[in-house]
Amino acid sequence: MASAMSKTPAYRAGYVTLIGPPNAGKSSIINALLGEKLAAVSDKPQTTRNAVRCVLTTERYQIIVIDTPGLHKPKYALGAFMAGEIEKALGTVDAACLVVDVTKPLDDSVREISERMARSGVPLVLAANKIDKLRDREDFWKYLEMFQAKLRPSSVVPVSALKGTNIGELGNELAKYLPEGSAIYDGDVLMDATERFLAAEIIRERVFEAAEQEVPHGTAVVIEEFKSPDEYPDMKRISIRADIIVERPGQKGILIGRGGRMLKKIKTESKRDIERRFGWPVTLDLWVKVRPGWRKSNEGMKMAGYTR
Ligand SMILES: Nc1nc2c(ncn2[C@@H]2O[C@H](COP(=O)(O)OP(=O)(O)OP(=O)(O)O)[C@@H](O)[C@H]2O)c(=O)[nH]1
Ligand SMILES: [Mg+2]
Repeated sequence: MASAMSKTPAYRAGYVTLIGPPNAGKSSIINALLGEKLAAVSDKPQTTRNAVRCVLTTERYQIIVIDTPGLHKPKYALGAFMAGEIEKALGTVDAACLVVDVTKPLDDSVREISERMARSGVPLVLAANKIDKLRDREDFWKYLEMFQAKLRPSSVVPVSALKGTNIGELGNELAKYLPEGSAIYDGDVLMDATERFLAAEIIRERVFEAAEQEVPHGTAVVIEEFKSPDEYPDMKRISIRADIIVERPGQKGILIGRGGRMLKKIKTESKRDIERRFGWPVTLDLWVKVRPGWRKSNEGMKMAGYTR
């Protein structure tokens, strides 16, 4: 209980990286923590490609939460880039938050990463996600015990990013591992990313949700032109020209769709989401272009904007 003698707890600020298998719900947890749709989410694994920094500021702490690509064995230059993004994020953090889907068996990558965290001394908070999918309480306790025994995290927080269950508790738990200190970012900063990057991610998310199977993984979105009222105050709207890059002509056909229907859907949804994000009307000029094997070569990766 607060008394005249009790000291207000010191402000804490620092970095936490989210890490875990593809599709576990890392980006969904970021969006739930921030209460805003910031990171791209889709039902396809390997949606996230870049380590994206989001900033959660409360009265007691500021957590810079780094979203990372799902842990997987890299096949192409793109996969290697994604693995590099995970490494880079892990190098600088005060704690790691391992996100797992409680309905999936634990894979080796999860065990490896938890062992590695234990060796490095970085505290590991386990976010046991998608608890809304568990059928009964017994399942729930069974999973928690299994995670405790196998991964030995510093703490476990069961959550549902989808329903928002226990998300505040997860933030509070992560904050315990941050050093005392003042905020690193201004309180109104939500994300350390450019508007161009955000717009490209919104379009890429729409491609990931619209297209089936392997097609999304061979795509990238390149913003060729981005004009906003910030730069051109007379405009009163955002004007974007963007290319969806694919690896093969067949994929271009799929993304355009019969009578152009698929591309139209991607465009309408992207425009809607970009308008929501930036609060301006949007003109979106969207093209599909073939760049054979772009994600396998350095030049292709550079063209698609995946360079450090
Ligand atoms: N039922 C349920 N689904 C969820 C929950 N959290 C995320 N999802 C769904 O799981 C899928 C993957 O979510 P993402 O947030 O993109 O997962 P991720 O871990 O960031 O995936 P990658 O970036 O591909 O590594 C999406 O279809 C989400 O809607 C949850 O708590 N419950
Ligand atoms: Mg993600």
